[in-house]
Amino acid sequence: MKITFIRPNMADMRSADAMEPLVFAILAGLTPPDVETVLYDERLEAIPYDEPTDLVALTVETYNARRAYQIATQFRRRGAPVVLGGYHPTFLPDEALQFADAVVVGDAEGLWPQVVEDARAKRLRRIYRQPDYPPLGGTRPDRRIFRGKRYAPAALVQYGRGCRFACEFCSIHAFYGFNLRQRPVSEVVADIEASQRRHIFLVDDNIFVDVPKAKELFRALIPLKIRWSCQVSIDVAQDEELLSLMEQSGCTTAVIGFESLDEHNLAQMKKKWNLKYGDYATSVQKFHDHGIMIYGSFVFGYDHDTVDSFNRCVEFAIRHNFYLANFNPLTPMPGAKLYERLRSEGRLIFDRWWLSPDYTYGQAAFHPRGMTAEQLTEGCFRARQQFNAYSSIFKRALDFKTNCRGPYRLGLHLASNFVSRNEILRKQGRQLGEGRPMIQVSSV
Ligand code: B12
Ligand code: SF4
Repeated sequence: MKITFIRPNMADMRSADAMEPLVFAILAGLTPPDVETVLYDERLEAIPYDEPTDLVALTVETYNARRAYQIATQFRRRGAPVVLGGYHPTFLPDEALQFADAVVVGDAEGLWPQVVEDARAKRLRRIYRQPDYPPLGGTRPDRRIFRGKRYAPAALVQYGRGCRFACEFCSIHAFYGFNLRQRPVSEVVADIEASQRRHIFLVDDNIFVDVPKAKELFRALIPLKIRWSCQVSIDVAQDEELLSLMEQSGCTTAVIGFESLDEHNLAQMKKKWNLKYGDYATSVQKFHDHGIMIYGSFVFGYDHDTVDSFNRCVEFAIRHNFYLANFNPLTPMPGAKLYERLRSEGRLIFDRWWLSPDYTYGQAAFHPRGMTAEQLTEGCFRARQQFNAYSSIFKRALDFKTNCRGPYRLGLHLASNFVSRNEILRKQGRQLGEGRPMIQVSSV
């Protein structure tokens, strides 16, 4: 039996910032050894639709759902059965089932071997629903599936899933609720060692969900002498010992959701706790004192944002020498509370923006209150351009505590900023998927 794993892009295009799709190393690790597996990542290569296969398995996020459905349709036309899993099919299984033979809802652990056996026996069920949040221990990602592919030189490793907060717009809270799980630290260490990479991206949604568990991990990382990146809530800055352990264990960069400089917006999105332990400047200083480069994430379109909000944020991010920053239009994601609120307020521009041929990447998908939808789209794009201007990249590079602390960091800063600058221009305004209308193949 042969399984073809597919990582769709947002459209039939290649990207310069592709990272290893960890989910397929996990699925490969859960697949019985007598089954052949192959991965095609559309960010790196074209998809060979005519290559024989017994099962096609796609991971689907909301931004690539339209493209994933188009790919699924191509395979099903050729008689290959298709299974879809991931965030988007978990939130909208009925939509996904219109384009697939089977859908997996929730985590794959504990379910995937059954899907494989059913596909082998040609008796796939329509839906495989994860009854609970399965424990994460015991699963070993098989990274051989990435061999020969030109991914960014960092391994994606996961310690835990879930976040203890409930921001209104967030898909993570919609997916996991308040469930928090970690893998045994010894398995994370073994996974890092087996990856043979010196730079690790810990993809946890928030690496700071539990103080003792975070400390246990950071202490175990110290002897590995790696460099690592993470996503973390800003309140970790209150804990000097944690910051110090992050520094000692090699934490180089941290993605932090600042979201807004306006406390009324933070209250509306249920993120006022961002300011609980001090203002942003104080928290930023604490990260920088420990040499941690900051990748700041901002969102625009909450009710207290106006056309002036963009410049204030860009100026803040440049003044504080952020390593990278994201300026995103607030986007109603399926499953998140924001989507239902905006729909009940009659403010959605598209019923399902992710399927609409008229929606393009970077575009506002709803009517904000403090500006027009067009101003929101343009403001975010302009903010990205200003932050990624050469003058800004070089000004931010000269922070000797962080981005210029040594040749490795300076190289990382410059390479990441140049890739980001190019990708922003390439992605902005792109239609999701291909132009042709969506065709459903109801059965094969
Ligand atoms: C690392 C990461 C990235 C990396 C790229 C990662 C990569 N490999 O290429 C970067 C930084 C580039 C990135 C970019 C973006 N990302 Co991102 N990213 C992540 C992050 C933090 C980790 C991904 C990961 O490795 N997870 C670990 C794996 C194991 O988990 P998983 O994918 O959920 O898989 C499990 C189950 O879902 C299920 N499953 C998943 N797929 C399948 C398929 C089958 C067949 C089966 C059986 C099961 C199954 O089984 C798995 C094991 O249990 C996630 C958050 C998260 N927790 O996943 C966000 C996340 C996926 N990203 C998100 C977004 C929005 C984006 C962007 C669109 C942001 C933007 N505005 O530009 C971009 C563009 C992505 C694109 N399509 O091009 C959202 C997606 C939300 C949604 N509803 O789709 C997430 C959930 C973050 C969030 N906070 O909301 N991202
Ligand atoms: S802190 Fe981040 S991961 Fe946690 S709920 Fe808020 S946006 Fe989601």
